[in-house]
Formats: sequence, C-alpha cells, structure tokens
Amino acid sequence: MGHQLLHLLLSIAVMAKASPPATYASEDAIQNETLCPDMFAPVGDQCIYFASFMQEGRAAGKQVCHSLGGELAAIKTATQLQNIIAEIEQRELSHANFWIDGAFNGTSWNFTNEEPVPLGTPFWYATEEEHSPKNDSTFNCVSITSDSGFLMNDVACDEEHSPLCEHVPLGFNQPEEDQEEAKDPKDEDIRCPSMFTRVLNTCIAFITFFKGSWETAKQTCHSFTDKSSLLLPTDVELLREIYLYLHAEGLDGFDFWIGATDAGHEGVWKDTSGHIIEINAPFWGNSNKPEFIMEPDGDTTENCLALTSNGLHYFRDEDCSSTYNLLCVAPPLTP
Ligand SMILES: [Ca+2]
Ligand SMILES: [Ca+2]
Repeated sequence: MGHQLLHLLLSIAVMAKASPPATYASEDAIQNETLCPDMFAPVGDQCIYFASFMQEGRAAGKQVCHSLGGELAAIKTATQLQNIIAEIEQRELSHANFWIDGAFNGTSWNFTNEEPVPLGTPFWYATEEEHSPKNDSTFNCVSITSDSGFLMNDVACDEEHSPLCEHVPLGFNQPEEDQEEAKDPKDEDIRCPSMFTRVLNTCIAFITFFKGSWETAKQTCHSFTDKSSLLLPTDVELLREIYLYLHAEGLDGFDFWIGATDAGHEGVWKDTSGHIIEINAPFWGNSNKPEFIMEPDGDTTENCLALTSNGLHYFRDEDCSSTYNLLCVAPPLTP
C-alpha cells in the first residue's frame, strides 16, 4: 500500500506536466460544465480520471479509484462511452487499456451498485462473427482496450490494465437557456407519417418487406414522402434506441441499408445529399479481418453503409450491390 501510494504521488507529479491543461472546476470555469474534484476531469456529465500510467489487476485498479474517493467508471449511456473514447483520443491514450466498472456475478453483468450493465450495441465488442460478452466463465470483468476500439470486452479479472476512475460530480454549471431547452414541450408533440415509427425524436420506417441494392434502397426511401430519405443515425443514442427497438420487435434478424457511401472517394463518407460526414466511435463495429481493427474494412470493395444482423447492427461498410432491407427517415408531421 505504501509503495502504491508513493507510485501514485510520483505519477501525479509526472501527469501534472504531461496532461492537458486541467479542466476541473476553477474560478474561470466555463458554463455548462461538469464540476469535478481535483484529479478528475469533466468528460460529458462524468468526472473521470485516466490512470494510464499504471497497469494493475482489476481489484488493485478498483482500489486506486477508491483511494481517490471514486469508483471504476460506470458507462451507462452510449453518449458517455462516446465522450470517454473521444477524450482518450484527445489525450493521445489510444494505446492504453482500461478497467471500467462492471463484472459478471454468475447470473448477470452488473455495476458495483448492482445496476445492470447495458448489453449490445453500441457498447460491447462485436465483429460479424463473435459478440461480447462471450459467456466464458473465466472472463468476468469489463475492459475497454485499444484493440477493441474501446468498445466493452469481457476479460479475465487478473489481466493488467489501467484504472479508469469516476467521481460523483460536485455540481453542474448550466446556462439558463439550456435549462429551458431541456424542458422543450415540442418533444411531446412529435407525430410521424404513416408507416414511420417514432424512435427517440426521429420518424423511422423499418422496411422489412422489400430488399434491394443500396442505390435502390436510396430511391425507395425517396419515393415514400416528399422529404423521406435513407436514414443516417448521427446521434449515438438513436443508434442505441434502434438496436433496442429491433430486439423488442423481433426484427434483429434483418440487415438494413442506411444513408452513407464512400463510393465517390475511398474513405470519404457522404450522406445521401452528398455532404461529407465524419463517423466516430462508437458507431463502427469491430472487424474480423486481422489487418484491420475496426470497420470500415472493405476498402474499395465495400462502399455503402449498413446495419447487419450478424454485425449486431453496428455501422459496417458493405458491398453496395448486396440486397438488404432499408431504414428510411421522414420529418415529423407539423401540427
Ligand atoms: Ca469503401
Ligand atoms: Ca465491412
């Protein structure tokens, strides 16, 4: 313990120089910010400490978080995972491997506070051939590692990773406009055209009765209403809700085209209006090709975006001539 504390203190001194400017609560804290105690930095609505300089078994890593008044970070929403991965990239920690909260208790995956760990997309590692957690009784702890694109993976608890700690925020600085926006009554009034189902605040048609190539799918969506088009989920919470909806409705066996292509210029993705888009983690699924870690993995042979059943409905580049079902989007009806 003494040795560990010394190591920690020394490392903090190193970190203070190496890490980006401290962004925890200070006199000039910007508005709409999560207020965090010393050592912890605001990452979205969480206070996070990236102990990337130490590698420990899970129990020892958890104790480091406890010694800072925190706990291993519990990732409960897709947005939290998105924010944490973005912060890992910004801090140039993409080589690191982290312990996060979550363990298998013999029946289910739970956080330390006994709440269930969210399963499936866009949280857990999934190639088109294998999906985590793998239900292997020797893999009972959750990590996010560079080789899984920082999607959640079940691993042996005695592997050595860096603890990713979380502390309860001291508070939130929120501008008044934001508070009003949060209570926007218009959300309640969203109604969708027929055949379109409301998922979050988006009107989506799950076209399971027709299949075609990506180009056919694009034209088919345009034909439904004046303003309908092939759906491109740009909000990671929408991707999560689509995943949950597909499972709730028993549609998880279908493959769907969605609205993006890199056919014009390899690696440059554009939506169906031709606008260049950037697709970050955790939208992309994992690749099963050894030379690639994440999708997109098809180079010029795969230029169209799909949510496939085998691929657990993560974003994947696929052969544009494959025949899949389609997801269309339409604007809500105006009252
Ligand atoms: Ca491509
Ligand atoms: Ca692919």
